[in-house]
Amino acid sequence: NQLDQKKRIAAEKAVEWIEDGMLIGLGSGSTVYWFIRKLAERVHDGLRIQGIPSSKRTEQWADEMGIPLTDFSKTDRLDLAIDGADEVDPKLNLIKGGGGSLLREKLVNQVADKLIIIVDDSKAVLQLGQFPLPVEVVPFAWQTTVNRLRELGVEPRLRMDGARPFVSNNQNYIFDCAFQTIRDPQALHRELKQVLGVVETGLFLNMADLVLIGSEQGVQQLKK
Ligand code: DER
Repeated sequence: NQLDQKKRIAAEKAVEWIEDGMLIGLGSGSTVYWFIRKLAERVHDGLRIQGIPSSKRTEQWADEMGIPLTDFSKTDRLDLAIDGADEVDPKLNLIKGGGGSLLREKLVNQVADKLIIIVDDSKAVLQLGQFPLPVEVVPFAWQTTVNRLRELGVEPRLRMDGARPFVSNNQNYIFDCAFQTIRDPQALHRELKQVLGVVETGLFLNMADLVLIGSEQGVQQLKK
């Protein structure tokens, strides 16, 4: 369908930045799926790379498609990371975490020399916040953590997986926080990180170097 087509052209464009011998951060989500598929084709044609996955789901895709993997016991840096996003603003600040992988994604993306984000044009916004901000929280005493989050003027919603709370790959809960408009993302991220019980937020600030936006007109490049 048309949405998949927009994701796919952005994802396949990102493969052009991959060079032989690179260590690659593999993001998570349905747009990254198309990147993994295209990367696997290049690997089958002889491209030599190794990837570190940012979720168990991405690890499964990489295994199924024959992309060689490595891990942080063998390297503490990456040449390039490719990942999706839920919102991108004009300064390339992101909201991520719609798929629940934000903690591993941020840990992978943080150590990459270059971060390329691949999105369809529905993700491009003027100001962050319409998409409820995912916040990863330790399950123990989560009710008390929610009380502290409420003091920031938001009603955190526990993300469910059917009848039970969603549990991240790191055994934590995710709270979706509908701030509506986030005027100062840096300040909000700092405030959230200081709340006892909060592990990480879906605000990826000053991290992306390039955003590839898939639209009906093709792929638009947004640079810092
Ligand atoms: O959860 C995440 O951070 C994903 O990267 C998400 O932001 C994008 O997922 P999508 O490509 O399926 O929209």
